[in-house]
Amino acid sequence: MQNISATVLTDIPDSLDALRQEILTAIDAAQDAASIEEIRVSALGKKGRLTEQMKTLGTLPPDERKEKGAALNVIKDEVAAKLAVRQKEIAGFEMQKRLEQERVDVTLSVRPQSEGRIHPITQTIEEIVTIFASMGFAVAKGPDIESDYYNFTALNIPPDHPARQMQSSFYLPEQDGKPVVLRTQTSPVQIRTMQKQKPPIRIIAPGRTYRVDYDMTHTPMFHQFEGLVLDEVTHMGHLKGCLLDFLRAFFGIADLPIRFRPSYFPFTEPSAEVDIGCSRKNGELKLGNYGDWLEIGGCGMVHPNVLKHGGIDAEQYQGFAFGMGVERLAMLKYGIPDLRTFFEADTRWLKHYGFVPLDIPNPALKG
Ligand code: 2NL
Repeated sequence: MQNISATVLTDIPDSLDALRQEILTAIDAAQDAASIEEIRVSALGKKGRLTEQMKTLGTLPPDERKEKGAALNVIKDEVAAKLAVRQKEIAGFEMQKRLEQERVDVTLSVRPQSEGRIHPITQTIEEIVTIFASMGFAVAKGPDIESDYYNFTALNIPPDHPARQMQSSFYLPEQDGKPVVLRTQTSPVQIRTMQKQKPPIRIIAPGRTYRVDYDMTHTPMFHQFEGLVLDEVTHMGHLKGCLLDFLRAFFGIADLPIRFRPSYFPFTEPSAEVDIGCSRKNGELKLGNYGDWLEIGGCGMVHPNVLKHGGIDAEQYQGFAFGMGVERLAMLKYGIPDLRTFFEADTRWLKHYGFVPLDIPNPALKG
């Protein structure tokens, strides 16, 4: 193997030396792997310029062939060696460039904490829905704007009932000559479900409700959820067990007691008010089995007249319904003292009482 020395190179004829110089200059100028490869192919490839020169050797007289062949071999070796060196250099600084570009600051937090918060009402509704879903309930939704029929008449609320009065319900302009209200409870959703679906029915209907009321403990818009279970056999005992399971899961208190007090609603018979156990020692409210009681909602067996409005045979089917306030549950569970702050849209309040997205809704429900 010949050395690429000055003496050898002087043997290269001018015509080949021009080609050699051209290729070497191109190699020097190449800045990336693709250009290097391009130069290699154009010089040493099947149809490369040096390869083409080799092919012409056969047409030359023996002396010239030997001389040119030797020169071409020297050039080929030189070009190949230079390509290899330049390729290595380029690979080196391309890696350097990648390392610069793809640099990560490992001291940055993995996922920046978002500023947004889930409103406690949204969070609480999600928790309620999760528990009832695990008990086999489906979620039903309906419009906030209701006909007087769905909001009152279908619920067995008589025409002269105080709830119907202008002072307590938000009446909107009549539609097709019929009174229209902002729903005062979510019961219309259940009536609509009964009309669409035959028993067995097992739904909860959470959502916004509206009443003309504004003081320390009332806001004109608030949230409720109502439940409805209808089949051929469900009775008051199932109702009590259902609410007991829900309330214990929701508050995460395994021995939370509940009690039913006889009550009256036009849409249930019999009707009961639901209390949960608490203590009020030193003016501090604590939930649990402490002997004192706190009202948390209402319930009862669905009134036959309501079943009839829902298109359900009251001779064949029966079941229970219940209703609770979402704000009240949220205040008790999360220690939020003032109802009105829920709707002030104060971002500092939301930062304090709100929930970070992706948080596990209720640790008590894990596992
Ligand atoms: C309460 C009491 C209650 C209902 C709501 C209901 C719905 C239908 C039929 C019968 Cl479609 N009842 N809902 C029943 C009893 C009580 O709510 O204190 N809510 C906050």
